[in-house]
Amino acid sequence: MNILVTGALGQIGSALVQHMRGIYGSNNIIASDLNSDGNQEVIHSGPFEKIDVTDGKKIAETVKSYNIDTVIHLASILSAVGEHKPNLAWDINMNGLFNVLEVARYNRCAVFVPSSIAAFGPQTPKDHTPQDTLQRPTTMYGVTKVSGEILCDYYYKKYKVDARGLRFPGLISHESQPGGGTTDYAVHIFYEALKNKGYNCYLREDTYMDMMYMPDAVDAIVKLMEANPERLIHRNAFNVTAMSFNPKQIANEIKKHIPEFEIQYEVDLIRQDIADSWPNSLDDSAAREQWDWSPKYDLASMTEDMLKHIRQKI
Ligand code: VAH
Repeated sequence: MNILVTGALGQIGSALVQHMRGIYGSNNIIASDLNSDGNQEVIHSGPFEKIDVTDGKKIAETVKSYNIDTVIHLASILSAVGEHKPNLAWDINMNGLFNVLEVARYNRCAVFVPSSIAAFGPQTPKDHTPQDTLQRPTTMYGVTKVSGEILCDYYYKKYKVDARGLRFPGLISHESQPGGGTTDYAVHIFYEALKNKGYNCYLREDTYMDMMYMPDAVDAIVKLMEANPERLIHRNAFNVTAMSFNPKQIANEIKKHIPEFEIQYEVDLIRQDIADSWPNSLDDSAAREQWDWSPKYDLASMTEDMLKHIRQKI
């Protein structure tokens, strides 16, 4: 296995690169990002390349020079930044993906591309959102995610590119800070709880969203990419989730560990609108049936592990 990870210094990449280097060997995982001022552990624990994913030539050169057989394409502008900079989001998320798929087509690489619950919109059934259902997202990020899903399936059907994807919920992790998403509150709240015993939340207390702890997310990526292709009825992209909670519930879980913790609310209308357009809970039965998806962390165990790791960091 020679795997290239784009966006390797981002929230998923920072955890996934270390996880994959542990499984496949450090020199088999080539980390890449736009610049090298991110997670230094990722940069120094194996090969690192500076790649701007809008530069298809650089992607092709890197794939050839490292004899890459799989591209994990994580470089992306997330939902909140995407609403402030929709043109940039389209350019990075769509032209970057197109470049990766073209390189994969000519170099016979498999490709993983994360989609998101953001690929659904306000008319999608909100509870136990089906694997196959209406997708009319109302954010630029969501438009690029559903377009990306369809483009990946096209490359599979037309060119037999082994493209696979996951519709991730909000991801919670301690390896690196999230970069401009709507679910970022579920990470910031831990740092604020430990530093200031308080958190000012930008979403209403009853805003339900699907969430997942990063160890389950990186396991899901490896499990999907190693799955027997004959079992895959779906490819881009599988619903996966581990829990569904609102700010009030995660605050109450943190209070079990930090009794004096208090949450306040100062709603950011842009991010509230985005969150309100997304599902409350996903049906992930297709992933369970087709490649044995089964998450390990729930709200209680994730909270305990996050507080333990962040206490060590700060
Ligand atoms: C975001 N963390 O908030 C990402 C994710 C489901 C949310 O796609 O934009």
